[in-house]
Amino acid sequence: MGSKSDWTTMRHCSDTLKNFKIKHDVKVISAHRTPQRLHRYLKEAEKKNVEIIIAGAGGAAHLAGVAASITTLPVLGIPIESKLKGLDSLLSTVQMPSGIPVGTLAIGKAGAINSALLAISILSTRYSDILKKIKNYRSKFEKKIPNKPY
Ligand code: RP5
Repeated sequence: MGSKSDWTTMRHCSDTLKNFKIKHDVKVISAHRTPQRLHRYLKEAEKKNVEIIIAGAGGAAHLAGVAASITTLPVLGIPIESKLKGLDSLLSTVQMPSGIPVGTLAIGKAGAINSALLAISILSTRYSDILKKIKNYRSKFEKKIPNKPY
């Protein structure tokens, strides 16, 4: 994530990954403030066989796009809520010109949770234990939605 201040949102991503027992790193790395850290991290990640990068950033949110330009690993972007309610973050993350893709999720908490679930779905195409877990989660999902609003 681009800043320590993003953790209040990004912890929902981390918690979701933890619930599925998916090993993951949590780092503060900014495209603007720590560009060398970003380069180093992604080069190391490729060597360590990391499979997916999830990048949350707000405002002029270039983290996911710059990360995607450095690595060929799939990059999921989460626009963090900002002074402009996250619209700036959303557009900065989602509007990638053709050639370097970023899979962009919703603004804020929903995007953070869904980024983890999408990463889990991607991993489930490769790992049967993860496939079982996501199938099990989905099978219970509908029951959690109440029939009535009161
Ligand atoms: C972005 O600037 C970060 O991702 C964060 O959402 C935003 C504000 O950062 P702080 O000023 O709170 O460190 O780079």
